[in-house]
Amino acid sequence: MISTDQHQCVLFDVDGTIAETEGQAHLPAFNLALQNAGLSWRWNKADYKQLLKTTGGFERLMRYAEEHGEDAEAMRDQLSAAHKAKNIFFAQILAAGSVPARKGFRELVIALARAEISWGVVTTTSRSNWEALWRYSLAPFGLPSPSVIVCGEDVAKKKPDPEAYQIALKRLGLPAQACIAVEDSRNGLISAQATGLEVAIVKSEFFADEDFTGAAMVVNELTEIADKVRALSE
Ligand code: XBP
Ligand code: MG
Repeated sequence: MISTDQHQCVLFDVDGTIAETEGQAHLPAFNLALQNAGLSWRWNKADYKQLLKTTGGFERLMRYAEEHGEDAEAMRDQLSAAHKAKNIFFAQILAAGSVPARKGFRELVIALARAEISWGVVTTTSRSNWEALWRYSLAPFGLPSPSVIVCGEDVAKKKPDPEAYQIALKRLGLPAQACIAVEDSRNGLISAQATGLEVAIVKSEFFADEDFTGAAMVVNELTEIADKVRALSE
């Protein structure tokens, strides 16, 4: 599916795609922040799988409040503070060096660089979360820098809205046909497809059973994509 004639950039989602940050960092960080905020809510993996259908950590907290009979609007400031605290805990978890990139990510980016294809980041997570992942889990392993980075603060509407991918193409000055998206969720697939991009899905901890109809390929690990890209420059 990736062609050196046609493609100039591969755009990666972050959470679940580059690293398993949802289960390894966002979820424990949410629970620490909830405790810190004096809230009795605690989320297990089954709760979080449902909650992940809402993109955006703050939006997720508001949805949980609404669904549990709280006046979410009245809690807005408290939840906004809890969300900020969640991202600080997230960075602390990443700083401990315990959230590695997914198997094959580094090899894939290096194989792309050899094939003269750049890479970018298109996520609707907060910029600080991307920066923590880059600083503690990616940059120390000698990766080339991404050519474009679009994060949650850059958009008015989070995925599944196409805005994040539209902004990435505009910044790159490339048409959709020159790029491929790598995503792990149906919301990400919809966002990239609505922008006209071909999409490769890598299955992740929380979204493996979603409907990926329309994806150009569905793989279990990024190593499978890395092998295909390596074959291009052999
Ligand atoms: C991932 C998300 C994010 C993270 C939490 O979005 O849904 O909300 O779970 O991040 P994407 P924040 O698939 O676009 O990467 O708390 O920073 O919102
Ligand atoms: Mg994702």
